[in-house]
Amino acid sequence: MTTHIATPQTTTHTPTTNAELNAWVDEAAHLCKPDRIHWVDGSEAEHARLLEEMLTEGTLLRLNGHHYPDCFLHRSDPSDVARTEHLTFICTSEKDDAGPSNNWMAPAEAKRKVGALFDGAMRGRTMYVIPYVMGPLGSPLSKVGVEITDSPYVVANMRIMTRMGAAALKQLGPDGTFVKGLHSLGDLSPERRFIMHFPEEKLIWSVGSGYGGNALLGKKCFALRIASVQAREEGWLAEHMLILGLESPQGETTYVAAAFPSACGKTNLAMLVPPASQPGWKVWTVGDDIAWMHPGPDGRLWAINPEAGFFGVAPGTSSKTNPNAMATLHSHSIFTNVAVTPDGSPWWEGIDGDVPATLTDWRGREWTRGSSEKAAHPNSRFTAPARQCPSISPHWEDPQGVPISAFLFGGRRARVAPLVFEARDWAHGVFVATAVASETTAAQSGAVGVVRRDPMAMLPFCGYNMADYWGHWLEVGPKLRQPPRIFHVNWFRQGPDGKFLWPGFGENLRVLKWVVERCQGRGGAVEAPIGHLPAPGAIDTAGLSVSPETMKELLSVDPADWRQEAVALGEFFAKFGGRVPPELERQRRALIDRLG
Ligand code: TSX
Ligand code: MN
Repeated sequence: MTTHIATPQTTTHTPTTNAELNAWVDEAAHLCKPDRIHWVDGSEAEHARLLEEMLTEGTLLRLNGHHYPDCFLHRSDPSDVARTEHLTFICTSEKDDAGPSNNWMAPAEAKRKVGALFDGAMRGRTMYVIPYVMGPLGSPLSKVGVEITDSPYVVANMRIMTRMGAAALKQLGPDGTFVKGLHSLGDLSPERRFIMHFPEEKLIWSVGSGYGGNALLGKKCFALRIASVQAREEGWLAEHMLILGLESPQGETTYVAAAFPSACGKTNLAMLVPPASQPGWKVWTVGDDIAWMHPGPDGRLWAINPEAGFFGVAPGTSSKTNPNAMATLHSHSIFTNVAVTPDGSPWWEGIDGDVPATLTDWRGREWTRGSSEKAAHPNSRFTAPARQCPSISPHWEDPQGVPISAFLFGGRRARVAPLVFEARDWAHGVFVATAVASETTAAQSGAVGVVRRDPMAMLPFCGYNMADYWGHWLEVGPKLRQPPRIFHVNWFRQGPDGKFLWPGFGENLRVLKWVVERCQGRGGAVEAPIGHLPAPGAIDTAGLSVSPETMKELLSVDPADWRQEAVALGEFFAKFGGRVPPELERQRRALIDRLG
């Protein structure tokens, strides 16, 4: 029998005089009972020490240092490979404040139930305290968060995805407020996994998962679910949007923010490379996932990217689909659940080159070409610093943000939705955004081709009742002297033969050009029951093998399809009971009337 000698609690002395933070760290330590507390400072020396520890433990594996310098692989538990929406809760005092699209638990019950899982969860482990800033350092639009975690993998990812450590404590100051996030790996059992949000006290509790969106609390939990609540309270917008700048050959840059559900290629659009047929045009990347947008003194809407890195889906990423992402992830990046080639390079389905004869798959097992199983997990990821992106905007860290001229909303629709149309005005645009829907792909679980409604691409990410969220959207527009114009796009329309009608990818620049022309009061449009469609010839198709007949098909609107769409939307609205703003129901009826 071995005698158990308790490890003395060695506590690195607190580096802050922020009393609220010190009290909360004490409280968390009392609950989780770690062996050690480590205040993360974000230094190189600290990073090197953490890497060493993770390499020794096998939490990280070093990848080929010649082809992928300072890149590492992490394999998560096979039962912990994606966000778990059914285990994600909004804990408001009133159930109706969470709304029918969120799971709800009463705050007291959540604290009791999940508190029990945190009790002693960090015994034998180190508790890391990560102060971090969402948004550019020093920006008045940025916000501070602190994540307490027992996962060094989380620390390494937060180092890429946020501005963390001493700089964040400096921004917090002695009296600053912050969003609290407590995270523990727990035992990684899905039965004891909970991702809890307490919007009324700006608190997140996540236990039982080490995976991205469940564990990197700055991203979906803070920057979307909690921030959406703060945005409504404070009069701004926290959205699931990429931000790009489109520079014309004349050197004028127009900023566009775009919301798409997953599997629509948001990261690819954010990093679009214009085709050779479009000389002088350039796309600048500001962000690929989240936009925080505030009305500015000039009456325009100004956007920052709260993140400092990309947490992108690896499969399908190649120098054909996204050369800028490939260049970004070639160094100082963490790969999660990808496969590995015999020379130690990361590999996934769709990456450049021939499929190697043998690989190590995402679970660390031998894999041979022709296997029926995927070598990389379909939701495998890269975590890469945004500053390494060749198309990163020179303004991506501007403290005041960039002015947004247009919003794009879109989904993956084989039929019904045309390539692009513009909403009549703000209120109509908000209605169009609530109607966003996407067809499921093989990358998701469940049946393929089923239409899922995903208003504003925010269904899994809105921290309060979505009907109230739509009301907030309706209120923001009229407060702007120059509100962004609102567009709906669909890169995924198919012909009767099931073939994609639009080439997509870099050629989407042609659609962006029309969007910019509309923002400048140019760009031909024709009236349709659903909004303004590009006039024949208004989308530049020069040098493209898309015939005028195909363009006509891409821009066609079938009244019967849209009547059905309006009915489906009415059924969706009905789930929100009396809380849906009357304006949206008015818009829906007006659409039905126009369809005749
Ligand atoms: O990301 C995509 N975008 C946006 C790019 C800026 N994808 C990838 C799927 C989502 C992860 C697309 N897939 C896009 C698109 O615009 N369009 C399509 C559909 C498509 C797929 C393959 C072809 C064409 C269209 N290939 C050929 O025609 C050869
Ligand atoms: Mn996202």
